[in-house]
Amino acid sequence: MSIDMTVDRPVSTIDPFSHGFLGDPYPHHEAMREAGPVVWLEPYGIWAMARHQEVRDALTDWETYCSGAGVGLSDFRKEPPWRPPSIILEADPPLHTRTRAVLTRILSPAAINVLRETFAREADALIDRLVEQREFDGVADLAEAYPLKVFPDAVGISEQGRENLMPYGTMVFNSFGPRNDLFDKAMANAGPVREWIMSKCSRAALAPDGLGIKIFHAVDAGELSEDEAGMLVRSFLSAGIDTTVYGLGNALYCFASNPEQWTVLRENPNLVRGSFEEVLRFESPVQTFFRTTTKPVDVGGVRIGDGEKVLLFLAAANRDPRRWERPDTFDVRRRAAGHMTFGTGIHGCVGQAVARLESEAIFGALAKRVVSFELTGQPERRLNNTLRGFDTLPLRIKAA
Ligand code: OVV
Repeated sequence: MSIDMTVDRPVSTIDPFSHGFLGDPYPHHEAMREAGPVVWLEPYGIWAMARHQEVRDALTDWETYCSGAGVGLSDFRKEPPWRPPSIILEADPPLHTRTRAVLTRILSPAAINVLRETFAREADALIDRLVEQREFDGVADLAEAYPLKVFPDAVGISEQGRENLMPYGTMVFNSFGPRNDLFDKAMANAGPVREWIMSKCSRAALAPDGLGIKIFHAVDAGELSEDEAGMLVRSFLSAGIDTTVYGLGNALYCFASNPEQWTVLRENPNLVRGSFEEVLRFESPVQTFFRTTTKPVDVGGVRIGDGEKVLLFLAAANRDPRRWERPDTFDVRRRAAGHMTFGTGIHGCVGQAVARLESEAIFGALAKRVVSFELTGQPERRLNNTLRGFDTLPLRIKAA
């Protein structure tokens, strides 16, 4: 990548949504971090930030960097969104404050902790089967199978049709990028998938004891309208599956390719929790989100105008040598708190307690039963405009 510094702002011609970039983003992240605090991306006419400090500052300053114009490349003020905007992700205060309060309560660590036994039981049962099987696909048989069981169960939706959940998430996360080949492929079967998702968002479709119906209880308390409650169930089904699938897959890959780190974890099971934070830092399942400026702003001496799109490279912030020692080393003993994978500020991931609970259940179960993982073939990536992860991870495990 070449950076043109002959103008008053660093400029790059890189396409961060090309297959080359998405397949190996790290050299490009480094080039963008070194180019300056903010870089003009010529092909899209947008700004990009890749340093930890600037990404963090932008996420924290929601008044300057808004979400209401969409958190993808598309500016909702200039072109119609592909679906009605999310009333939490793609919203600003005061709407965001009201919707966020409801989900913060329903997804609080204390509220989610009641799921711990169920999540652990399901993880133990799945890992028992895979240990027996010995060889399996880490993506289909584990990283997808587990969230696709425990999360919809927790939300309280029917078993029928759950195969629509991954394709819907794939649509949502590709839609934050440009209308490229990845977007078109994800949207190929959009109609029926969207219809199924929306049919699961009504009060009548939800089990009486799940996370979904709790959103409707906020309607009864006067906090939301019935339609808003349905839209927040849609947010659960949009954000809750693919993110954790890619995160668990990336964790398996990190341990399979750094076997000495798995040994460290096995010898110190108290590292299970912290090691997942390191996975999130090192191989961020969510790579990027956009914001849109609401006024002109100076970033390290570069002037950004009003109404401009800013691409925040969460995954590049996670490996910024200004913030991390040995950023390109996967180290389960590291204090990885402060990574940007869940974002931060008012839009920081509201479901992070669920993601952490899933990973603790799975890697707690694996740490008890598995001495080592071995890749039996070449892992293949599944490219996505926002997410980073695998299509297949052929694994063999050595049982304890
Ligand atoms: C964090 C996130 C990702 C994708 C979709 C949504 C949220 C939503 O609210 O729909």
